[in-house]
This record gives sequence, C-alpha cells and structure tokens, in this order.
Amino acid sequence: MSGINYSDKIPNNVNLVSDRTLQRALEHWQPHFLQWWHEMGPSDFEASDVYLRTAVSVDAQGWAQYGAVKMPDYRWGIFLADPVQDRKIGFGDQMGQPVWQQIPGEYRSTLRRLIVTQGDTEPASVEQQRLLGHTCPSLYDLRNLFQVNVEEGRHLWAMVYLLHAHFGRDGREEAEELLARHSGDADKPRILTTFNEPVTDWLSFFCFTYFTDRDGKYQLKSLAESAFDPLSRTCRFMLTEEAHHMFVGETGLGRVVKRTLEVMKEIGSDDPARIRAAGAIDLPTLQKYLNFWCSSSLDLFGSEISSNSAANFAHGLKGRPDESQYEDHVLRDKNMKLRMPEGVQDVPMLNALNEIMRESYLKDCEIGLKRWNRAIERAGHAFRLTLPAPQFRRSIGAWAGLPVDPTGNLIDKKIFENQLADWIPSEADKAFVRSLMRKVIEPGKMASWVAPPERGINNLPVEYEYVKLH
Ligand code: BYC
Repeated sequence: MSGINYSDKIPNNVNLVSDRTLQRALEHWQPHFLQWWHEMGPSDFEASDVYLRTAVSVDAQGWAQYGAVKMPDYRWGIFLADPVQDRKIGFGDQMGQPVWQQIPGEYRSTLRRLIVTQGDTEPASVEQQRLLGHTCPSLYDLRNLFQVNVEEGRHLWAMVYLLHAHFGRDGREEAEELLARHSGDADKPRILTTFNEPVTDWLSFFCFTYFTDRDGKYQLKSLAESAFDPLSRTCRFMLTEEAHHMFVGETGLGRVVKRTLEVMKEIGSDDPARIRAAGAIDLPTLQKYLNFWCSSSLDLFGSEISSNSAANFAHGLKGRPDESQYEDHVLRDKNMKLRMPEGVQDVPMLNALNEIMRESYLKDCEIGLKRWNRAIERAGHAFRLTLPAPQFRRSIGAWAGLPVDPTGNLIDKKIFENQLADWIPSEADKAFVRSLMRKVIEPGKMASWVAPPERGINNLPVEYEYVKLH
C-alpha cells in the first residue's frame, strides 16, 4: 500500500511533494475548484455536518474513513491504485509491450480528449444535482446524494491530476475549462448530451445513478485497461467509489417499487390515478423514467460504427471492460453483424466496439430490473418493467433521430411523435413527480413515495442523523 501524507494541502499517494512544479500548479487550481464547488455544488448545505466517507488509501481492506464533515472541508485527494509490476499492454497492435508511464507524442491529443471527456462528466453531474438537497426524501438519502457529489468532485481531481502531470500548458488550460463549462449552459455546455439534462427530482436522480453512473462504470473499466498506466491506475481506484453510486441508484429504484407495491396493496388497486393520489409513483410512470434515462445513457457509448473506437483500441488507449475475459485482443480480422436502419450489416469488430460495450452495459442494466420484476410478480401483479430497445430515442449514431418505438420497431414519424409522451415522462408526469418532492428531514422518516432502506450506512441505523443541518 502506498503512503499518504495528510499534512499536504492535497492528500495524495503520488508523492506530490517531490514535484514542486506540479504541486504548485495543483495548489493554484485548488481555490478555483473550491470556488466552483461553492457556486455550482450542492446549494445551501455548506454549513451542514454530513456523515461522509473519505478515501484515505488504496488498500482494498480499508480505503475509506467515515465521519461528519462540512462539504467544503472534504479532503479531495489524488489516489492511484497500486502499480501492477511489469504490466504489459493487454490489447491492440502493441499488445505484450510494456505499458507507458509517459504519453507517446502521437497519442497525446487523443488521450487528452478522452481524459477531458471523462473529467467533464464529473463536475457536470454535481451541477445537475445541485438543487436536489432541498427536496430530499430522507436524511439517509440526502447523505447519499452528498456522498456521490463529493466523490464526483474527487473524480474531477483524478482527471485534473493527469492533465497537469502529463499535458503541460494544454493540460492546465483544459483543467480550467473543466470548471468553465456548465451543465445545460447555452454557451458553454458540458461535452456529452446526458450531462446537460436537468436532474431536478429524486426519481431522475435514482435513474441517473442507476443508468448514467453505470456508463461511468463501463467507461472507467475500459480506460482502466489503457496502456497509459497512470490513467489505468486512476480509473481502477475510481471504480471503487463508483460502486456506491450505482448502489444508490439500484436500491433507490428498488425502494420506489417496494413503496408502490405497498400502496397498491393498501388501496387494493393498480389504478395509476389512485396510486398517485395515495402519494406513490405508479409503475407505468416509473417505466417512462427508465425509458428516458436508459435511452439517454445509451448515447454515451458513441456511434455503433466508430473509427475513433477502432483507433483507440488498436493503439492501446482504451480497451473493452474486463479485456481479459475475451480471447482475441487484437481483433484485426474479426467481423460482427450489426443491426442498422438499412438492415443487418457485417462490420469489422474493431469499428463496432462501442456497440459491444453498449450490449454488455445493457446486460448489466437488466440485473436490477429482474430483481424489481420479481418483487412485482411476488406481489401478484402482471406489470413488468423493461429496458427500451437500444435504437429507441437515440441522438448519437446510426439511429439518431429515427422514429423507433421502445420495442425497437422503426415506425411512422407522426405516430412516433404522437406517442412519445406515452413512452417518456410528459410534462404532466414531471409535474406529478415534482409534486411528491417534499423535503423530509426527521431522522428515520421517509417521503411517501419511497420505502426505507434495508440498512443504514456503515452499520449505523437508518434513524441515524446522517446530516446535521445548521
Ligand atoms: N454526446 O465515434 P463516436 C461517468 C461525439 S460517465 C455528445 O460516435 P467515440 C459519470 C464524440 O465525442 C463516463 N457527443 O464516439 C457518470 C465524437 O466527437 P469528436 C464518461 C458525443 O468517440 C455519472 C463524435 O461524437 N466517460 O463517468 O467512439 C456521473 C463521434 O464519436 C456523444 C467517457 O465517456 C454524446 N453522447 O465515443 C459522473 C469516456 N457520443 O471527438 C460521471 C471518455 C459521442 O469527433 N470518452 N459523441 O469531436 C470516450 O471514450 C468517448 O469520447 C465516447 C464517444 C465514448 C464518449
């Protein structure tokens, strides 16, 4: 395990103290980050004591410590997973050669673009969730929101470290730009579409952490395979924190389903209007939110056929998640069949890597749905939650802008437009969901639309005062 010097302004296990120039550059960026947090981070909770976990090492046995922290005092640090001795490139045309500690000049701009794109999503998500604290369904949930927020802040630090340490002046400029673009800003939006969508209610937050953070898992896993070893090590450690974010989404949506089933039992009806009147979210409305966030997150994998992804793989910059599970790591003479709007096409596998990732992502997304559907089935209801087809409501790639229904059928444009409000949240659905969003801050109490969690944080009871509001 690498040691961490806590007397440093910036906790780290990269021996920052030995590189004065880098340390100074990061110390210069730090107040800009704090200012951004103040202006764009969770609004109005800066004085609250939040029961947070803080990364303190990269030791699998005990990498975090828990305690009450005011968010602006959170110790955002730089942690890289321990190096793997004699690590070799695991895929692409340079497979088997030693990994790089410095970036080869010819890959500099591509790697910078990948790191900036990854880095851009982290503060974007904090901005998207800025106002949610005001409508928290419980103190437990409020704490989880803030936990996710501070860790996304740390993930921004992780990417900014790479930019400062390996990209000189360009990297420093990119680090500033990461704080200058803002989610949903008309002039300077965030890079990827999903990160400009507003997340103004907690149902969307749970969908976001279920679907969008899971894209994070897949992208980080593929960057963890990179031949650029510092990027690989950074992403490996980020994945440790990412697991909790998806837990928040999966258990959050599971608790929504549980509460809805309880209400259906209490009122003896599956009529959406009556369920809504009883203060819960009917399953067809939940389905619409799943359709929206799943389809939006599918765009984050890029186009079905992509020369970028082929080059990134061939050059060893970005692999497939869990690359070692595959037999062929070069993919020079493999093809695969892809469903395209014109019909099924045979395409070089190297160019279809975004689609391969998207398919494994969707399989991972199915796991939660199976669990929720089992609960619905046990409660004796015929309704089943489903994932939309990957071609539905796409804005990126071959299916972008095409009228495809949630089961994947290309349909008439007029019919699509008329029916869209049946498939994704309509203004009326959003207004209803917003009407449920009322702040519940009595320890242990939950809003009407969500069941309590099965357990609290870090072995504490659900009734624990996870956020002390001042
Ligand atoms: N929106 O060949 P293409 C996370 C652009 S989430 C807007 O189709 P490629 C997190 C693309 O940039 C994980 N633009 O795709 C979650 C390219 O533009 P340039 C974030 C898009 O390049 C929750 C052009 O279209 N990490 O961590 O193979 C909370 C053609 O690109 C979009 C990463 O994304 C889009 N959806 O793959 C907090 C990893 N899709 O370059 C955090 C780094 C594509 O021609 N990024 N474009 O100007 C990448 O690996 C790739 O950039 C992408 C796209 C997978 C995003």
